[in-house]
Amino acid sequence: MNFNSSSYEERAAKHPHPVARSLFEIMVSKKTNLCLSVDLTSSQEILALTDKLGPYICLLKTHVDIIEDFDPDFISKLSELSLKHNFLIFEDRKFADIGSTVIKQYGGGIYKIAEWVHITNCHVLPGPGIVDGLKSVTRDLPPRALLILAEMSSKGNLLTDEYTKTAVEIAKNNTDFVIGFIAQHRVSEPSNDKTTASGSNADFIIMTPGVSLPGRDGDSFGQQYTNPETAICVNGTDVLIVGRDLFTNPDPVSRAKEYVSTGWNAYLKRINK
Ligand code: 6AU
Repeated sequence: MNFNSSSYEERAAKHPHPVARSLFEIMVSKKTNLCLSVDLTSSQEILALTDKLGPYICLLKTHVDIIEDFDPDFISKLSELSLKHNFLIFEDRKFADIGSTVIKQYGGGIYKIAEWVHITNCHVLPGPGIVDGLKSVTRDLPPRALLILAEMSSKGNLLTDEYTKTAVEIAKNNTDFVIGFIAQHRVSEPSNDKTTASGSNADFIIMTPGVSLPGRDGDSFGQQYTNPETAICVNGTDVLIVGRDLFTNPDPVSRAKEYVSTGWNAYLKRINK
C-alpha cells in the first residue's frame, strides 16, 4: 500500500511549509478534500460558480489564460471569495520553459500570477532550473508553493516511470517551495509514520485530476477518469480535482456535496477512522 495513513491534522501540525499547513487546516475545518477546477471562460461565470461552491472546496483551480474578458478586477474579486469562503487558489499554469523565461511568465505579464495565487504547477522537462526560476520570483511575496506534474491523466502521455522518479528527486531538493505533485498515485515513497517534515521523506501532497463520480469515463481528447474512492483509498491521493463534472452540472451544489461526502468518507476510511 502506498498511501499516507496520517490524518490531515497530523500532517498540518508537522508540515514545514505554510501553504501546505494552511491547505490541510482548511481541509480539516471544512471537512473537504475537493478542488474545483473552474475551467470557464467568462469571469462573471467563474465568480458566480466560485461563490456558490466556495463552501464545499479547499482549493480553487484556475486557468487564467482561458478567460475571455480578463480584467485585473477579476483577481480582487476572486481573492475576496477566497477569504469569504476560506479556500486557497491554484493557478494551473503548467510552466514548462527555462528558468529565465518562467520568471517573467510567473511574476509578470498581464496576469502577475505570483501576486495572487497561493499554488501553481510546472513540468520539470527543462530540468531543475525551472523550479529555481519560479522560486526566485516568490522571495519577497507572502508564502507561495509549487506542485510538480509527476504523472498525467491523459491517454498516451509521455511521463514515463523514469521521468516521474526524476520529478520526485527534484521535489525533494526543493521542499522549501515544492509541496507536492499533480499525479495519479502517491509517487513519493509511503510516508506514514516515517513522514518527516522535509528532505528525503518529505510529506508531499498528492493532487489528482481526471477524477469523476461513476458515469464519466473520459472525453474524446484522451482524458481518463478515476473514481474518488479509488483515487483516495487505493492510489493515495489527498486532493480530488474536479472540473466538468461540476461546472457543467445543472445542479453543481448538489454534485459538489456528493464529492465532498464521498471524498471525506474515503479519507476517513484510509486513515481508519
Ligand atoms: O475534470 P476535468 O476533466 O473537466 O478537468 C481536469 C482539469 C483540467 C486539466 O487542465 C487538469 O485538470 N489536469 C491536470 C492538472 C491539474 O495539472 C493534469 C492532468 O494530468 N490532467 C488534467 O486533467 O483543468
